[in-house]
Amino acid sequence: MTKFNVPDMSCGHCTAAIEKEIKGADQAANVSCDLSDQSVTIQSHLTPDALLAVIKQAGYEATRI
Ligand SMILES: [Cu+2]
Repeated sequence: MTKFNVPDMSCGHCTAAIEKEIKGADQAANVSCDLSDQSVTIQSHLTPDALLAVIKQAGYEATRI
């Protein structure tokens, strides 16, 4: 399980965009976005670096926490 901070994630549209992008890269991924602390927790076979790239691809800067 990998957790990221995504500071620009501010509403349901953001979380949906991030979830969609991650599911597109790994259909079996488990994604949990928390707007209260702007974190995204992901269970996936993808590496943390690959997940970072996918979040970036969705248009968001992220850091691993
Ligand atoms: Cu939004």
